[in-house]
Amino acid sequence: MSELTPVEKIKSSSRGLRGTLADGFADPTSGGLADDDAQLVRLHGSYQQDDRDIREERRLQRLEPLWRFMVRIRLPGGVCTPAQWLAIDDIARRFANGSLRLTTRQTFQFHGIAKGDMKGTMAALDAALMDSIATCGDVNRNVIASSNPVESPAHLEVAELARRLSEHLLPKTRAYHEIFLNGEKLAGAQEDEPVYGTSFLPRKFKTAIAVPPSNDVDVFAHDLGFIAIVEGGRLVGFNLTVGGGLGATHGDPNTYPRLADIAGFLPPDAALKVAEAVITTQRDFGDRTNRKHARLKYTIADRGLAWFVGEVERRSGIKLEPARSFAFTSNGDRFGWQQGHDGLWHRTLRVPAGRIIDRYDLPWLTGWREIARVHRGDFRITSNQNATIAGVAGEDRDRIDAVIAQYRLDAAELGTPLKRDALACVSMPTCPLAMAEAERYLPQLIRRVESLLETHGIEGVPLSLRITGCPNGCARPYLAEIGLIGKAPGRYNLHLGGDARGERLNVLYRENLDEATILAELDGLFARYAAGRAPDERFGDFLWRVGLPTG
Ligand code: SRM
Ligand code: SF4
Repeated sequence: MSELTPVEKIKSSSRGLRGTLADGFADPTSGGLADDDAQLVRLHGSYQQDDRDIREERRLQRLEPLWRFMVRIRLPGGVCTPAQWLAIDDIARRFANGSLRLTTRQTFQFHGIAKGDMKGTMAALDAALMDSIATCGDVNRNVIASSNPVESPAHLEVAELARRLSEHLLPKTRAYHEIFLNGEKLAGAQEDEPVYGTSFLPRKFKTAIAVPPSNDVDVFAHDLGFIAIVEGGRLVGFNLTVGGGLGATHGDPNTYPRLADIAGFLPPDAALKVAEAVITTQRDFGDRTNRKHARLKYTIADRGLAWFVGEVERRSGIKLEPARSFAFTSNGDRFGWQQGHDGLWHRTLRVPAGRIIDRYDLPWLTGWREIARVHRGDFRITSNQNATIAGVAGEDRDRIDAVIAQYRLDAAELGTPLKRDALACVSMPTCPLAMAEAERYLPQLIRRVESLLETHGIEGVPLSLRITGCPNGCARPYLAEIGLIGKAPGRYNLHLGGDARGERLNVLYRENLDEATILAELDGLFARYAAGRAPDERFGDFLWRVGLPTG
């Protein structure tokens, strides 16, 4: 029998994710943690990182890497109050690197927190009724849901389900409270983990809820998904999706992006039980001997969907019905003011690559703080790295608009649809896995692609472009019409042919291209698209029609 991975041993011997983390955080002799603890801290929502821009310089100076911590907040459905936004803003300024990063899974990340500031950060989150529990690591992570949950009564129910799923699937260990919040130390046996057991899951696990026609969450990219079925204005249940995931490794054909399968239909009150059965099945059958083969997508690909559904039905005692019909029209966000079913207004603002920071001409960190000071509704972070000012009364719109105008919070909405919808992962300098730039390169890349589009007179067409610094797929590039996937500094694989509804994977078109070659390839394709497209035909669909993506 193959051996368990080292991470399995770390989890199972960690006494409920405690390890030696409490001592490690108290140790002033290093800015980092021992290797095992650096793995464990992920399950508490944090990654140990170093600043890669100065890694070599530190090495030459014989200094240890400049260790810092990234912290990811648990924010089911991406919902937070103005008071919470103000607390988050304060943490960014006091403990992190003066910026906020909205993620592709509807939450905030802080970067650059020193070890000695971790307890202060967690205490500040706790005081604002937030935490970072289980947002990283081998557990069910932040549960995401179609944004703007007040658009219809179904959206409200879905937001509530995201919260309940998140709570239900949290680990029971009190380790987080002991390590960061001076919680009472465990005296007797460690807590029972009815869902996870002592080794938690074989790999990360992600859950999303979509409300058609919007697939803003890219539900098919998730291990577990729920597609809301609304009939006669009422939420009657969900189509269950299982086995999606995007991560891959260059040159390893055993790893691949995979869209989730639709497993069947279930009523709303079965969601928690079925979710638990999906998770425990993956807990018991997922591959713990190879982390590159440990996601649910591989369990299902290896054993078959019918076997998997049978196991979930047996464990949950719920028989899935045939899936019901639904239609997605887009996986992007809608900008500008939208009115909800209750008459309140919602304003989604574009935040390129999710980065909120004060720049000299665009003081966005301060601008968003000022919004939080005057806003009486709440905020929704979207899965496309944007943010919505939600629940605004008609008479308050002018006040919000005045702050938006004062701080130019709408600056990124002006321009082409390409610019408005593009996604980039974090990548350099904080991501240890990055092979090429993504977030920092996005503005330049967009300008150059825009100018090509202008040359062909098609700058107004909707077009989804997503770029990542490596093949792990954090900005879901495999679902974009144009996906760029980092291979080496300044070099990317070019993928083409997503459908902008999150229902079709794109395909690898050319490998290891520099910027000039990428632009030359796109130039030729845009010329053909401009000349040969059908009315309203999207670039990705055009490419399939004319047979290019296999090129
Ligand atoms: Fe991711 C690892 C950032 C969404 C697939 N991801 C990482 C790490 C933690 C790097 C690491 O392991 O040390 C990155 C931290 C960078 C940094 O400095 O902040 C990172 N992932 C992100 C975020 C912040 C990207 C963003 O620009 O918004 C997203 C945080 C989401 C959140 O709030 O939880 C993020 N990551 C995703 C997504 C998209 C999604 O889930 O919708 C994916 C593809 C879907 C999937 O999971 O299959 C994704 N991240 C990965 C993988 C590949 C997993 C796999 O099955 O192979 C890794 C690497 C790993 O797990 O070994 C990874
Ligand atoms: Fe890092 Fe790769 Fe994810 Fe980008 S896609 S954040 S480079 S792991």
